[in-house]
Amino acid sequence: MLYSATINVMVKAARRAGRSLKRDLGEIEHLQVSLKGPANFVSLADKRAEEILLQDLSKARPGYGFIGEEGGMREGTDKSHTWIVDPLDGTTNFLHGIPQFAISIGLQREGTMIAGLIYNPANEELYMAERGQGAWLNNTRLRVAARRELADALITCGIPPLNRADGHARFQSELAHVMRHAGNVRRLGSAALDMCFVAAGRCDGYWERGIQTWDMAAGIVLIREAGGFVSDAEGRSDMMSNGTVCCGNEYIHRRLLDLLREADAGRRAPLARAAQL
Ligand code: 2AM
Ligand code: CA
Repeated sequence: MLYSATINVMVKAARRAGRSLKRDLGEIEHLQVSLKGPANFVSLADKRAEEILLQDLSKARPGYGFIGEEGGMREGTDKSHTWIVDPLDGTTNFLHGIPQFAISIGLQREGTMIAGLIYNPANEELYMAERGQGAWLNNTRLRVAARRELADALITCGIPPLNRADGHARFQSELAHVMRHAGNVRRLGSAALDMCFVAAGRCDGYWERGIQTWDMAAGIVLIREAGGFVSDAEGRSDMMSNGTVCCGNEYIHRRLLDLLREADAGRRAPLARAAQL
């Protein structure tokens, strides 16, 4: 691919933060003996990675705003550009030494995502996309899968934590309904990489509720530039504000939205009947 100056800045920052995460991953197995140790260590690891990203990105683009999972919001003098950064997506995988985690960097201009980079330092897969320039995995151009039938589709999802009671019940009914129709379902543990896998055509669709802007910012550009469709769980474009995502190719995206709607209607119908009795 032709690296623009913006993508170059993002790649350099991600690689430096990636080296830090990889060093920390190597340390994790030594910490498994202490029960509290690994979790505390991981929260230090993602803070260290975010600090590197903040340093490098703000040095290269001094005026841009910055929103990071660990550091919250920093307003810049340039009100139109904002970095949206997750220094470690897939924290639980990282904590367990499972090499499915990533650094995610999105660039937003005037409310629109214009560039995205997702980097898994464990296997050195570097996903990049810039508006109008296509989506890439290292030097390979990406395209969403061509499969049209749900019965052949591999769908990924995210599971809301049990303490979000309503979200969890809704997820269970959605999962049951999707499993009745789709070929297979996976839960891989990193929203950012789930979106990369859809962009790369490895998976056909993905949905999740209750996630944050930094989990999806970069992935949105990747999906679109790979020729895919991305929306919130209702089919609208409010994924960044309502924290839900549904994506896939044109056909699978539409079918997956239908399934989510049907599952929700199915869950509400018995409640409504009970209320009438
Ligand atoms: P994280 O690893 O950065 O927390 C897993 O389905 C996805 O949901 C991951 O991308 C995870 O990102 C994200 N996520 C966001 N908030 C979460 C939460 N409160 N609990 C679990 N996963 C969360
Ligand atoms: Ca995350």
